Amino acid sequence: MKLRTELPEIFHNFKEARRDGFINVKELKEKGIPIVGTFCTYLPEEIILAAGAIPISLCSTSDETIPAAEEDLPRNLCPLIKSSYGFGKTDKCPYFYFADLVIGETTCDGKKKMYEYMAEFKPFYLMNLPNSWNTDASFELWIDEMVRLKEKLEDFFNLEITEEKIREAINLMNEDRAARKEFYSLGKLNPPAISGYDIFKVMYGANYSFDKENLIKTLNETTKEIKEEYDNGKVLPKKPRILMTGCPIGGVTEKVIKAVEDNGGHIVFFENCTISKNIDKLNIEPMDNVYEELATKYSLVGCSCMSYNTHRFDLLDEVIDDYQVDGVLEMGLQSCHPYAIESKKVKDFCHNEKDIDYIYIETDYSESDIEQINTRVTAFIEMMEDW
Ligand code: BJ8
Repeated sequence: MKLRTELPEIFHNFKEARRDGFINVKELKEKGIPIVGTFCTYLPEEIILAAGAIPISLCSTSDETIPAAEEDLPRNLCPLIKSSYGFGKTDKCPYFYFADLVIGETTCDGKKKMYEYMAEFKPFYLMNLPNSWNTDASFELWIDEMVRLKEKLEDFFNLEITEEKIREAINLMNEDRAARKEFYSLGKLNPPAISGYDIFKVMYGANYSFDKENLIKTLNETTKEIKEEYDNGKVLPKKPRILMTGCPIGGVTEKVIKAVEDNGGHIVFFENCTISKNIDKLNIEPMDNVYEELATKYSLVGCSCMSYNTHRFDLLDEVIDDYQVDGVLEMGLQSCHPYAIESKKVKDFCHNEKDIDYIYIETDYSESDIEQINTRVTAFIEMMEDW
């Protein structure tokens, strides 16, 4: 066996994908292709694709636009919400700028109230998510919301979305999810094949590769190449295996990934919306009714805005075993009540059901807490036993 020292060239393309995406989105606009901006993984990309539009996840991970947001929003609000709003308000997110329509959703209170202001300066549509999946009525509402979104897009873009087009988009998204899952499942390898940070970068970059067919092909080739190199002995050193969970991650909060991997740990799985929440369990058996199928799929996203959020724990239960996880690190964004409150359940689950260590790291979009995070994460990794 020899230690891996460098990555295949393709990784660099993924790392630059978000920046390159700015140019690509401009070209898409010039070709007359509609752009739909989104903020949440509950939004059914399939319906947007079936409209011939490109769904794009909007900028929300930098503190650059927070001062502008704080002119309108309270300071003690989650940084992701302030950043999203600030990017829209200042037109500093090219994706927001080029989006014909932005779609929000009724998840946490902060986001849904912020959307009311965003709708004042951008064509905006709100999807109603139920607060739980406990009743048939909540699920019926979610199916109706799929139909209502389809009708909104037909009306807004003046086109027809047939069920055949939705079925095609479902098939494409299933392939997309399968390719992404296959790639991040490299995290199961022990000793590791690549770092968690590299898995994150590829997955993050994949969100800004708008040619899905090409993305699927590239991801599959990359996974194959890494596996072949692994079989030929290219590995990383064994270290405590950490699962990262919690709020979405990206931009400044990558500091938490680095804190783990620079201080003796290795991230093997990301249970969050940036990487796996809308992928891991969403490829379900086809149903006759495409709207029911989509509603079922997206109800499987394990977000802590839901009461009760059983899908999150189903996923954690499975991946903690499959990825041979030694400890769980939860990243919560400041003032995010849903994830902060649910963190006790995650901690109890790790300690009582899985018998592994757990740490909660609360942070924001500044760099002022990097030293403190490094110190806590180092102590967490050192205290981990039996890995
Ligand atoms: S499905 S995680 S993308 S809502 S961090 S804004 S919850 S206060 S981002 Fe999310 Fe959809 Fe859920 Fe995923 Fe509110 Fe918390 Fe801020 Fe959050």
